[in-house]
Amino acid sequence: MTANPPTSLSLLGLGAMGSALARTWLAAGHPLTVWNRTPARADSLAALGAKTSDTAAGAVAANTLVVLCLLDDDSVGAALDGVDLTGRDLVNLTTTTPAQARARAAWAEERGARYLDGGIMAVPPMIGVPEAGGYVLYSGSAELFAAHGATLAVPAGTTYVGADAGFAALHDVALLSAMYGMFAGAAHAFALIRREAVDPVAFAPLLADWLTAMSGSVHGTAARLRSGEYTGGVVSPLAMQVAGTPTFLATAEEQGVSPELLAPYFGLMRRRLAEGSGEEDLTGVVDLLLRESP
Ligand code: FVH
Repeated sequence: MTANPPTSLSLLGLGAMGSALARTWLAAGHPLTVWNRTPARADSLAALGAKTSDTAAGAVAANTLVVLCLLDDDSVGAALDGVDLTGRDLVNLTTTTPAQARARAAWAEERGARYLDGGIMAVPPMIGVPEAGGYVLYSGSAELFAAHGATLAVPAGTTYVGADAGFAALHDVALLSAMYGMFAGAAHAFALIRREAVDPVAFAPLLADWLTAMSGSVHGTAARLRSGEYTGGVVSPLAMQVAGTPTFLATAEEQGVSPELLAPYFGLMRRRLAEGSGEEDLTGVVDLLLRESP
């Protein structure tokens, strides 16, 4: 879906992701003004029809809708230092922490802009390829999202997660953190078979299917966290699972594999069991991770 006629917009930041975003807006017929700290990165986009600005201020002045896709929050501050943001609709797709996003929203609003933060759940080759499943999480000004949702949906799907400007970053980092946990488990699994006559390419579909089958457990965890009831309907009690952990550690030892990825999680399971929670599933580990105050 795209606005009719296509909305003009400006884009600051033409790294790998910014350039991919720019190409999709240009291909969809959106008049686009671009700025990048290193000007040469705009050349290929100019050849596709983008207007280029020598300055960030010029790109911001060119359009009401201004999208930022820079390295980090410091680069956003550097790029927009002294730039008049009055009346602009800023959409910041730069990866930041939730606190940085909230502070940047307040900073933008003090300067007369509406602010929407975004967390990109995609890599550059997924941009402009709807079937790749990439999307962008948005939070902040609901009015801005309503006004520009069609334009923002051109490069990738959109998911609005609330008026709190920090929520897109929070969801983004939470999802990516879970991904790294999955990568860690997969690394350990591949290490276990690495020195054996097991073809990793034959092993991979078994691993992928197992991870897919187990991924549904997050819904049970979520329901338990919401209800506060951690013991009802438990299929694999913590006590049983902890009893199995020596087998996993001994297998790692036998295979000459460091347990350094697995051991911290097993340590948390044992701590929860020691608190007398053997009838629960693994949900209680979530609470063990919470510090007294952020
Ligand atoms: N690429 C990816 O796979 C991930 C996917 C998920 C989302 N991330 C985040 O997207 C932001 C941009 O990422 P990127 O891939 O475009 O990053 P780079 O190719 O490294 O380009 C960085 C751009 O930022 C400009 N820049 C850096 N520092 C400054 C500064 N102090 N002032 C102004 N601009 C700055 C840089 O300019 P230049 O080096 O070309 O002059 C690039 O335009 C990012 O938050 C990812 O975490 C991408």
